[in-house]
Amino acid sequence: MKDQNEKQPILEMKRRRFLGAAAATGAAGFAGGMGLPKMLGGKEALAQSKGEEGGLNHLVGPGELDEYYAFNSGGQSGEIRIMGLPSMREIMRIPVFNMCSATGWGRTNESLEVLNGNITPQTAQFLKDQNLRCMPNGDAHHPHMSFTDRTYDGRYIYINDKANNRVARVRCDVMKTDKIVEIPNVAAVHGLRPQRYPKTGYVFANGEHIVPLPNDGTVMDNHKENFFAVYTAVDGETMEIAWQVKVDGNLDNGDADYQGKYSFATCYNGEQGLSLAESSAYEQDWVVVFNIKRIEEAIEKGDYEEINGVKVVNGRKGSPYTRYIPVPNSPHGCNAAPDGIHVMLNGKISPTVTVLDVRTLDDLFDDKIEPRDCVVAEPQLGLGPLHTAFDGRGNAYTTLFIDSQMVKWNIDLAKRQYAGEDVEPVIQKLDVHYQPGHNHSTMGETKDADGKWLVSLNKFSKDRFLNAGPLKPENDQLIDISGDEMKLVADVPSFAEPHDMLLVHRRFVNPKNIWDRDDPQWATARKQAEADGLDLDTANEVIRDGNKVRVYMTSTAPQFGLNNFTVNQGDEVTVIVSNVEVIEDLTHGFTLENHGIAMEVSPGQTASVTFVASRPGVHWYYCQWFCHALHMEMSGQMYVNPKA
Ligand code: K7E
Ligand code: CUA
Repeated sequence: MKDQNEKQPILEMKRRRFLGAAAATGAAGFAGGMGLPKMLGGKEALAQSKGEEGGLNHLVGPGELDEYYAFNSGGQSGEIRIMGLPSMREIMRIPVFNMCSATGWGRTNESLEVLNGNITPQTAQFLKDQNLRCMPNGDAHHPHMSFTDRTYDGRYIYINDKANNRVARVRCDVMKTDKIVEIPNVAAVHGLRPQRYPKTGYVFANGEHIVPLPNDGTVMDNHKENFFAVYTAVDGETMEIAWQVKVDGNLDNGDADYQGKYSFATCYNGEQGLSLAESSAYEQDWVVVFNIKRIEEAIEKGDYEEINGVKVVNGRKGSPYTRYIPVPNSPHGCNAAPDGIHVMLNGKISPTVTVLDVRTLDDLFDDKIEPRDCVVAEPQLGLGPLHTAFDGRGNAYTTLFIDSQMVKWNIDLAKRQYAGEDVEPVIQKLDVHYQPGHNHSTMGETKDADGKWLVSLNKFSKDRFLNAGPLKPENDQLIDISGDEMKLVADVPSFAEPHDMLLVHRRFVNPKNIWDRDDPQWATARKQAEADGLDLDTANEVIRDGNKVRVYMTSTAPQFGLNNFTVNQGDEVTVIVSNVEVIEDLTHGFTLENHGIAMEVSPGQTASVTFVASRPGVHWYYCQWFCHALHMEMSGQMYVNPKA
């Protein structure tokens, strides 16, 4: 039998040649004088330098900490994963749109309050009809941190759910999702970006697919006239919808400027088609520019229609609130450079990236110039440009999906070439493995872009890892961009299907070790306890209220506050567990056998779950987080008396 994991000889040769070349160019870059020592302080430089080859050291030894947090979108897994960079070690997972067996996300009362707290009446009815407690899946694409004054502020991470039209917020102090809002009037919330200045502020979300407005069955035909994509501004503080803008074409990705005046969305399917052939007929599509101040004024003076309770401004072609700048057909990524001036629109089908200068936009909105006058560069980079990242030193890094390459190019050279000078903006092309989608550089979407690391999120891994069957992982590749040349330093597999990553220096992120006992995440349980005359911190009691039973218990290693409790068959039982430990890392759990119930109860946390006691008999509950030498003994019994 052939060894499935054995390398093909040809690939092996290619790889060796490639590695040789990378080492050589790395050394050349270092000798060129633009390398590491200039960027880092003496001691840090020494510690991080690998010596002969130059560049940064990506190895993080046992007990050492990473310099950056990576927040990786979980794609159709619906979660966010926290990784350390440069080690690329996965540190934690944050359930968001998914259901989680370990933590009980999607099952506990607290998580259901977040998941269902701001859904449309139509979705609430749908869940009821389907016998679902919550939407069981999500397609998480774009995680972005909240900003204050053009850089990360460590408060929140926002992420979209393309599958069920939601935007979620994660609190970075506890790394848990605290709000989710479903966006009406849209289909497939895709591009997502927070406002950078003065702060977040708005979180802008693109509705990708065109649908009837309202989409309730009253209009189903004539899609060229009646179907729309809608752009949404969510208030990042309240997580309520501020306003929406109706546009022409499908909205794909988006970004905001560094001035707080404009935001952008790449738009494909200007044809308003419903099929591939229909939607790629034109030579050109566009980027839609949104004038935030004018839209706010429109809301103020009442120039909107109200659809499903949301104020929708008409931003179709010819509207004073938007401008449509033509770009080659079917653009994809939209990335504002840390220089605060340039916005990149990645060609996807075109081998180009179109560069806008935001300083031209006032004139565009005053009709003093033509839309294409805002374009200051359009370099030819290679096949399939999807997303662009930045190093803060004037260079851009664009993923080439079809060529399977990362291309480094210089923004200034691209502008000079566009102006007619005979210069070449492309600096280097690096093979990646394979078919990259997003890329992200350290602090690269902020004014503090530091140009140290770049991650290429490759959609295909093919032969790069042990063969795990027909479903292959993706390959997130770590690239050192600190020197003149990009250097590939690590391959890291990831499961379905990270689209995008957020790379933030650890100085911006400071989570707690223990929950505050009065955290709002379980305010409902606290209120109920107070109504029952109990203190959550000490209550170990069963409260009967008709056929509703509330079971309060504490957990401290290695014991639950209640060794057993008794209910009757048919009772609606709520178990409320409070972990009153004050020692960090002392997480307990509560798993109730035969009931599909398991919840995380971290130090200081209260978690609760409600179910109908429909199975007479004795059912054990136990702690599923290893917490003590007597962890196995941390258990108890629920007695369910059969109906008389
Ligand atoms: Cu996959 Cu950002 Cu949803 Cu591009 S998007 S690859
Ligand atoms: Cu508590 Cu294990």
